[in-house]
Amino acid sequence: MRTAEKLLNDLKNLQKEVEDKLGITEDQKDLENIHIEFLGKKGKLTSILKALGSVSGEERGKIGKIANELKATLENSIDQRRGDLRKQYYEKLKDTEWFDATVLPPRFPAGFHFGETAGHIHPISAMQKKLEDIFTSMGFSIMDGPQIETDYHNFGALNFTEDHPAREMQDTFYTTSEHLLRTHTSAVQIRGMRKLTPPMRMIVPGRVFRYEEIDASHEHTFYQMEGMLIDRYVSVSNLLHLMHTLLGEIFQKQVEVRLRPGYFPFVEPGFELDMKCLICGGKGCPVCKQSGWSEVLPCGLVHPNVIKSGGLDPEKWQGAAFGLGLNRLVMMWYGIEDIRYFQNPDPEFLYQF
Ligand code: FA5
Repeated sequence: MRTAEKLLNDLKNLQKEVEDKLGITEDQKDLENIHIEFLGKKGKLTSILKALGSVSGEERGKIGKIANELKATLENSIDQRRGDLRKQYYEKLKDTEWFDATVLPPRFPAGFHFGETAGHIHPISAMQKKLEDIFTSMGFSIMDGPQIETDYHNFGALNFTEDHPAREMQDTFYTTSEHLLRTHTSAVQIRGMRKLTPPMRMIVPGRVFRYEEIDASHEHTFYQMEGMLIDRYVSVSNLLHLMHTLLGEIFQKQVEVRLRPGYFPFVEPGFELDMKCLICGGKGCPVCKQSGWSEVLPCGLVHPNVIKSGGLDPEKWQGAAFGLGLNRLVMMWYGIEDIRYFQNPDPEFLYQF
């Protein structure tokens, strides 16, 4: 069969396969797996599209159009099924789960402290507080910034070129052509340099968002803590000493780390600091993607262009920065084997901490 015919055939088969599966799935998790298997970044539709390169220009355009229409149709069908399953789920809950919204809350006896039994601090908030205590004791200020950011603060001022792949829709939720949900707390670096007079040290804890495919270690909404210090002379050894002190303070023991070169446009040189996975002890598990190491602490020396964007003279000022992944750190701390638990509203999860 000619390649073009084969591709059309593959698309037809794929459509049938998805529709058959949608017809029988009764489970929301299965539905998300179907979405990943067929329409995800590494899904079957993408691999068919990859083969488009081998057909002639005219046929490529035609088949590409059919494939895109099929994608939209299947997204629609999956959405519809998702809605149906959700409706069924809530219908079922109606019979077994209900509450009386008119009941008054219980009165707590004098001397009762919230937190003992009634409510819980979320483990990510607890880790954030712990880190804030460690950093403020080292002279760092705590900064905040907007979650809906300008493209300039999130990318442009941080030395991302116009065509950098991280700007693509795959990674970023844009709200307008100029605004986006910040993809990292590094977006606050420029505001920090402009607000605090150097020499300065700051941390920025906060929520960030990415258009991610979710798995045991990736969320679309997660937490980071940025750290930045600006001084006359800052070296890689200053940075590494800070990182070691930090991990030692958090875990109250020597943790095994490894340093790899890492590329981030806003630092030079840049590093990835990985921690031996405390979930599997380095043997390999879904959280560390069987590597035995978890990426928690990318870092580097601030790029002179970024210092300039912050309104400072790079001839006079140098800097170091790091971006801690809070969810993954908490996973290492408590041995939580799936990042999706953090967004799970089930109180049984929170009661463990
Ligand atoms: C950054 O976001 C850089 N801004 C970090 C940085 C700051 C580098 C300052 C140099 C100097 P990265 O994309 O690797 O880098 O994310 C940082 C950390 O966030 C990761 O190590 C990881 O722990 C966590 N992280 C990244 N993506 C996800 C995700 N989808 N779900 C959960 N955690 C994630």
